[in-house]
Amino acid sequence: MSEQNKPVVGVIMGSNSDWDVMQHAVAILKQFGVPHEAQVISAHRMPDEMFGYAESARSRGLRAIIAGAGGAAHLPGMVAAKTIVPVLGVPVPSRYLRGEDSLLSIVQMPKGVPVSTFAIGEAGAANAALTAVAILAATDDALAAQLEDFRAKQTAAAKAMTLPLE
Ligand code: RP5
Repeated sequence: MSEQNKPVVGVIMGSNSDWDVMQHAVAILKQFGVPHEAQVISAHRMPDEMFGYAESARSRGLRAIIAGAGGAAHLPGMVAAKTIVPVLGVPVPSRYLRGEDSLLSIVQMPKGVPVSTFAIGEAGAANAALTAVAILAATDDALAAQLEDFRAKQTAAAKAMTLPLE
């Protein structure tokens, strides 16, 4: 892999059942042309791989890790425990508690090891990726310009909205 295509954002998720939600993070990274990788890493089914991923993240060049998980969602917090790369946590909707369990598991990190936590589901996944883009844009003017343009287009679309009034 050339230096230019080396992933700078890692997208990980506890199961392939999380993909429906997490694909929205990958879509944003693709839209902005951010080199990334995406894979399943389960906190409870693959703990050794999870620690290996976190421990090597910084030296491999990752500048942000987007971690999605559902239920008793340990993945973002445990990854954050093993790396200083910013971890952006996405609560995936769960079968019985609709993701409120995932949200509370991810957001309530004790002081000292932060996980930036996003909304449950698709919006959270997309916003986590937009935040990763913003982190990179702090030292990348071209990416910053792309982000400004993305926001300007949203503003224009909102201003053009009409309502079906008689
Ligand atoms: C978590 O358990 C995953 O993040 C997923 O949201 C949830 C259910 O996983 P599966 O049983 O569908 O593989 O680890």
